[in-house]
Amino acid sequence: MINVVGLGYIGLPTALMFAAHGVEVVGTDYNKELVDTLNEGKTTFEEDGLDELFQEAVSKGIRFSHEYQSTDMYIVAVPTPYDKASKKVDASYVVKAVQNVMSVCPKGATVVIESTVSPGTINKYVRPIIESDGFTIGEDINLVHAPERIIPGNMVYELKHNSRTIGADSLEIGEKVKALYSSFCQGEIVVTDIRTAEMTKVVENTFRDINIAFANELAKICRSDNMDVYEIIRIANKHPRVNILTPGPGVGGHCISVDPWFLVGDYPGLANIILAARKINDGMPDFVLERIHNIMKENNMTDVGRVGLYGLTYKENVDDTRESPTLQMLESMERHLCGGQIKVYDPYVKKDLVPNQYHDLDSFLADVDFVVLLVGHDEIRENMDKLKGKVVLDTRHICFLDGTYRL
Ligand code: SAJ
Repeated sequence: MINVVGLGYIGLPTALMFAAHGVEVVGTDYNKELVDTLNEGKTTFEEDGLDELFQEAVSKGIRFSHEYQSTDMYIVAVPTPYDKASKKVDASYVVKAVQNVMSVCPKGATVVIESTVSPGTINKYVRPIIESDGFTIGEDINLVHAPERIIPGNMVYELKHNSRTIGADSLEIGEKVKALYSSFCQGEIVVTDIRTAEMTKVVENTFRDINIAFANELAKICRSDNMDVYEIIRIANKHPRVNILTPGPGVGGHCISVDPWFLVGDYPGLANIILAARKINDGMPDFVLERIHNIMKENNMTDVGRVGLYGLTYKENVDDTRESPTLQMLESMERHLCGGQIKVYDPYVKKDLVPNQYHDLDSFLADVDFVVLLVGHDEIRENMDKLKGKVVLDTRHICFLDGTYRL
């Protein structure tokens, strides 16, 4: 039996996937409300294919509990934010989860950490917890790092098809855990040591952050000299060895905007491109605000109350608002004492998160003259005609109506 600890964006689909493939699974989360919702037969976030996977896992007997289980395998998938002051990984959720696991864990069990952590975190924080309980790692308890790699929006597919990394102290343990993941994972599973697995995962997200920062910097350069950045990137990418990502209003989410900071925090003075990229991407919400200001001027608009922001989530077709560029823009407006008037709408955000938030596209559009497209949800792509006659700033390159402004 596997006890998956943490039933959020990573833990839940992982637990469901194991269960759907015939592994006995109990999912545990300290959030009782979340566990109750799952036990009522409902998923807790929107994701393509998740509901179907949930039904399959339930039919195969997955259980959810807020209590840790005594079993021979634990998969820890809890958040690892970064500490904003030190820029280092905040391992407190991992530490708490492993402490709780150790309170019920029998000899011979394997503890797999799926949460993304900076290189050295497992040695520094996790090993001592296990050893302080009198266990010898490698003899009494096996410790493994199997960082997740799935992308929100396509998680269920990627869980099955992506390649994975398994970091372990020995090849034997690595192969044992690899066999378990092979129950559903059709991608290549590479076995390596724990530190290499930790570093590789952070490097992957940092690479993407730097590539997006390059695209965003190009957008600023092209804006300053009236060139079309999208056309330039489209043509450049036809080169067989060039693959530039797409500029946007900023990098949000809990991964790409966070993980590079681990390297900046741990390797000050060495992580220079990484730091520059982070600053460029974090500066994009302010760049969009400046664009809004200039476009309003150009169109003789003075009432911020007639401006509407489309999209509150960090990217398209997900309901996750963590580190969202739109929220960063609204915070920045608050700081500049011009918050509270602009209108906001997102079809995926049902709760009221910010002032003047709408829950219906038509009423939102009826109340604004200037629409800023910040997220490319399918909903707006399918309703572009409704923007006709409005001033539009498209930060995602999804609107092709005449007169559309771009980044
Ligand atoms: N973005 C752009 N331009 C692009 C691509 C993305 O501005 O061309 C923005 C998005 O709008 C979003 C942010 O970047 O705000 C991040 O989105 P994303 O889709 O690039 O990535 P995440 O954060 O949803 O998921 C990433 C993935 N990592 C990589 O592709 C290397 C995923 O595979 C990881 O599992 C995930 O981080 C994670 O959990 O670490």
